[in-house]
Amino acid sequence: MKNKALIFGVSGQDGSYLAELLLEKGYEVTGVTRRVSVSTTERINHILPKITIAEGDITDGFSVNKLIAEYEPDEVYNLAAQSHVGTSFKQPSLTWDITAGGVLNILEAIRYSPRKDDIRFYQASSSEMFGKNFDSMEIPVDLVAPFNGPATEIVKYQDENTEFIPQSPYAIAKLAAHHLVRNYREGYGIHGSCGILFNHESERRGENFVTRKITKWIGEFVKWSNRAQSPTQLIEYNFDSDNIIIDEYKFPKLRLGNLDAKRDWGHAEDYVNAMWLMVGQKEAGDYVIATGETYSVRDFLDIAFARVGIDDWSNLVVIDPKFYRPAEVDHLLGIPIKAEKELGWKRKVSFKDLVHRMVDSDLE
Ligand code: G4F
Repeated sequence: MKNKALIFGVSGQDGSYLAELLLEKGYEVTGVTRRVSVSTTERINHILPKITIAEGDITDGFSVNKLIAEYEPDEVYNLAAQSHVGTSFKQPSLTWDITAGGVLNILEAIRYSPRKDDIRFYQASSSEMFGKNFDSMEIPVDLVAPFNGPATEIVKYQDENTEFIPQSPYAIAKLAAHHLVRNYREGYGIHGSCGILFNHESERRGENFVTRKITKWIGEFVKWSNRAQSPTQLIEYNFDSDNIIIDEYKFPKLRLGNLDAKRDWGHAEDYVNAMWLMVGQKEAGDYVIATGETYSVRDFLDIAFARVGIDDWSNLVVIDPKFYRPAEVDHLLGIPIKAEKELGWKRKVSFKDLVHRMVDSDLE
């Protein structure tokens, strides 16, 4: 008999990659989506009707109970959340209800299910839970001719033992959900695991996250500049404070917030594999999933613009205080040693390849 998986949040970036992975592995997949008046299945249309779509919402406990009773899943994955950190400052209560309260509804549904001991649960926890906090270690570095002894560098990092000091309503809600899963694991024996996932992006990333905002802008800008200029002339750009100008044509500059924030960015396809590996473990647990490298938003811009032959992007980008957050997370660098050892997980896509794939896809 086929294993059955129920995915909350199937229409998002991670949900779509996870559904593809589970289909490949021979699962019967049911994906839960909320009813909204516009189509939200863009990312999963290519795998319909191989997966079943069920209507439901994690903020509605009754609908969660019903879905678990009706589909009798062996594995439940919760990827549903209000997942935008910036938005969580504007809609904290909604963020709390979905991102924390929704998880409680799923855990309660599993707890009271007659199949409780046959269900394995995955919860999408987040590196945002670390907030401003990090641990540090001194590591040797290969420097040229260090005359006064071996050279070392202090590396700031987060792993499963780093204390959480969340900096946003989103991160606080995620941390509540994280503790709920631990509490239901210890208190009721639920097989619930949390992936503390660092930032993971892809060609399917939502357009209001910084990476996709950049690559989508580049795709549109390149298309515009190709159209605006005569194919025989060299590009001659002019600028005003908000626009790039070619002849009488104007294109709005890319407006961003804090370019100095550092993130550990991987590809979502690699990260959904870690979710599946976690659920397959005999014992449930929590795992950091990350690349072990950190880059700033500025680094991302450098690589993304270089991909289309632009070395100096300073005239194309405007810093807009509107995109600054009331509290920022400055530095994320995850150490995924536990996942590598216990799950045999390793990321495959490098940072540079991630950026190139996103830019190339938006150029198309
Ligand atoms: O792309 P972001 O919005 O992602 P953020 O806040 O790191 O959160 C993402 O990763 C988390 C895992 O660590 C997830 F839990 C969460 O759901 C989400 O997927 O912002 C990245 C950085 C921030 O420091 C932000 O201040 O980019 C900075 N930034 C600069 N300008 C911007 C912008 N972020 C956005 N969204 N838009 C800007 O214009």
